[in-house]
Amino acid sequence: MTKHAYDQKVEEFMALIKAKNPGEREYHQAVHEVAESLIPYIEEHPHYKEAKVLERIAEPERVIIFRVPWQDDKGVIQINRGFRIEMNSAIGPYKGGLRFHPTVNLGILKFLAFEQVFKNSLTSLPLGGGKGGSDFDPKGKSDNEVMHFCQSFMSELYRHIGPNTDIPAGDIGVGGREIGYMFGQYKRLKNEFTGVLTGKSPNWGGSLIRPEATGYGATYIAQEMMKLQNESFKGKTVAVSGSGNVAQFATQKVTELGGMVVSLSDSSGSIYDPKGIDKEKLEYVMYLKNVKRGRIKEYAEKYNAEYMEGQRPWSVKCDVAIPSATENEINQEEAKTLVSNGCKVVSEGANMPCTPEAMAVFQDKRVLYAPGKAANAGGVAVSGLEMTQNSMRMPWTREEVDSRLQIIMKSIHSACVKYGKRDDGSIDYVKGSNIAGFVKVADSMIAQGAV
Ligand code: NDP
Ligand code: 2IT
Repeated sequence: MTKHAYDQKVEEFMALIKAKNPGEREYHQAVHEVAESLIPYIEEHPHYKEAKVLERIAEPERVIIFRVPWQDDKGVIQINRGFRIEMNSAIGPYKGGLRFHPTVNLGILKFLAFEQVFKNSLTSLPLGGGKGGSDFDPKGKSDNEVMHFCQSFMSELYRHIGPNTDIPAGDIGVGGREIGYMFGQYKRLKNEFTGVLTGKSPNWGGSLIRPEATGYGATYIAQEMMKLQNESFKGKTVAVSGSGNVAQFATQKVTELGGMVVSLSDSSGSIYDPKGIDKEKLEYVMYLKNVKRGRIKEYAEKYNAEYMEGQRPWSVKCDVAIPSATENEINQEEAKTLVSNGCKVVSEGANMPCTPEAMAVFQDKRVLYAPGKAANAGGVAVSGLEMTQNSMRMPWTREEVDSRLQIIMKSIHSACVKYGKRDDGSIDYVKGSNIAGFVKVADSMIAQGAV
């Protein structure tokens, strides 16, 4: 079949998706990217086509939408909307994070849940895919308000989840504090101490290395890609975006491996520190973001670095980029700028941070480009290891968890190489991760019948 014929099949499939899911832009984008990789593969393996596996995967098993009323510190009643998308349970219970951010809507959570299905399959652990969250904005709220919101959110969510059914975790706006409040409320309602959430504190069932896992994993994947070219992080300049969980621990691991991180960002702007964000400066970022809950601008003031108000950090000169803030944060122009400034490796700490046009630039220029499904799978992988430890009622050491994380990231890299080799010998990590993630889920769905 010609490329043109495949493109036509992708567009026919997308027309169905768009008609069924109107207005869900990010969902269309995520499905389109996967369909482009999978449709040629499915044409060559017609049993997937006959079983309508792709059509089934693109339809969530269940979507729960609920009201979340809570009282703010002034006694005023606030109403948010809560969601949980239970996307696919073919290979394990639904698993995926919760996002609290004012932009949250059905389409964004469906894109995240869809990606999660493939990502979780890549980890090689028995994890289905899900995602949830709320349009609640934790920014500027007191601890008390965040607690009241989390308790109200869990007062509905608890009846839909469970340690063998659906196990949420953190994402944007949901960290250790929020997981704690939600866990407390779940335990109170169910009178059960179980591993129903991951990202818990190690004092009460959490896994060591879970906070670090996504940023470390994105760095390990970049390292694996570079190894194939006899390269390493030593002496490399690295641009990171975001300054939350993923960005902080990507920065830490890159620095440990001999690279120099020169940028971070938040939703107000970016900082550029050509001298590098060393261990001590990173400790300050962690205090600034996790304790003080301040703005990244304060870093520029403290360390006399450049602050780029309202801008993303992609104009800085770098060898490696690790976007770790949010979706569509690198557009075509920014991708071109990165490439012309010498960037040769992109590892997506965030979910879908590149627009399709930006992705095409990286692919055309043969940048070593690891998409989020592969690159940020370390977070959910260690969530899976947290579930194992909870079931065993036995915690592992940091070393044990980190070594398992490294093994998993290496196996994800190998799976991408297996399914993503181009004719010229280079690796298409997008195609590789989409097909590798798909095969296990699709075969399981077929084995389980038309469900
Ligand atoms: P955090 O809430 O800890 O940090 C998010 C960071 O991104 C903050 O610096 C935030 O800035 C910035 N940001 C968020 N939204 C926007 C926006 N619309 N525009 C610009 N900047 C923005 O979240 P995480 O670090 O956990 O998540 C970052 C990314 O990684 C997300 O794409 C998430 O889905 C993905 N991810 C996270 C995993 C995890 O384990 N936590 C696992 C896999 C992927 P500000 O403070 O101003 O909002
Ligand atoms: O996008 C993601 O993979 C996450 N936010 C982590 C999910 C999890 O269950 O740890």
